[in-house]
Amino acid sequence: MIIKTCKTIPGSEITDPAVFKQRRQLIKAMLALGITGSGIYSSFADATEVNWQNVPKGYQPKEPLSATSADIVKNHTNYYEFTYNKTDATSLAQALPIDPWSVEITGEVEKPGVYHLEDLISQNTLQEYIYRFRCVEAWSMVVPWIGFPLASLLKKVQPLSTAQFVQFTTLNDVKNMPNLSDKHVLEWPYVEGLRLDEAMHPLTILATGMYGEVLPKQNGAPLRLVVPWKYGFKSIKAIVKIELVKKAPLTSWSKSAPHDYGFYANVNPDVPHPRWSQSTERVLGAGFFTPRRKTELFNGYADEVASLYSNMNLREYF
Ligand SMILES: Nc1nc2c(c(=O)[nH]1)N[C@H]1C(S)=C(S)[C@@H](COP(=O)(O)O)O[C@H]1N2
Ligand SMILES: [Mo]
Repeated sequence: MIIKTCKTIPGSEITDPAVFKQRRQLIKAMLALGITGSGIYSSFADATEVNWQNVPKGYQPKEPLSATSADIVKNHTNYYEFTYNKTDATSLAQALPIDPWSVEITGEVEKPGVYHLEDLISQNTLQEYIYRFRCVEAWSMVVPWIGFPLASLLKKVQPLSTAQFVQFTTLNDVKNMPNLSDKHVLEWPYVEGLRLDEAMHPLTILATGMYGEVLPKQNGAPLRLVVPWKYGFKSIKAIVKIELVKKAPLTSWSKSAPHDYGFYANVNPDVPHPRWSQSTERVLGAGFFTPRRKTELFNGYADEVASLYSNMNLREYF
């Protein structure tokens, strides 16, 4: 990762001129963005502090959203590679090595390859995206992510005309992800997917930060997907592979429980989960007496995304 102190950089990396050059380019890119300030150091720009809080704003909703408290978002997570509960990934995920990190881009694409995270970040414009986030378990929050549109990455690698879907895969680190030994709920690695037009939609982002900081490990560092109009399980964490494919990928949750979780997983108050209603949601951080929020079609992003599904029966393609 780009975010490190001098102490954590192995000597082998410091002496590698290619890595040196990459990091220098990244710092230059960040300087150009005006990202300077507290917290983030690179060994090659020790005088340069990076402040994620200066990241420009991306998509703006019609009505401003106020973010859920960062404490809640960082300590109430779903990360099944570590644990089935919502609290322990905060500590368990800290052992995950995320530096260096690269992403393999492969399949129906003009420019396949293994891309360094530094390059992915430096070649795209980081912006802040304040999005509603709605889990299929009927809780919700509002998160100020920092990232860039997936479309801007895909345009650079040039999907072939045969590419119809995008498949994403999470890191499968048996040593550092303790729950990978449990295969009762999900098969590993965690796999997700989008139709190509969904992947190219400007609301779909790859996130590298949140709340003006680098992304915490428990929230999917160093790189995760965020698709705000779909249930949270589509927003796959710790991505190591992006594959352009011809057919709809068999995604982890659909595979494990096809009647409960569809491929599309668009937020829809009128299509209940077989065991619970999706018509309302518990807003994390709201007071005990605050009523549940009415869930909106496409999580409130219908104006932006409904046209993607105009010819589809949303009960059939749930
Ligand atoms: N690799 C991976 N990605 C994942 C998950 C997971 O367990 N593993 N959980 C999903 C679910 S169910 C949700 S609701 C969101 C939760 O994101 P958060 O923990 O940052 O709130 O991540 C999604 N992405
Ligand atoms: Mo979820």
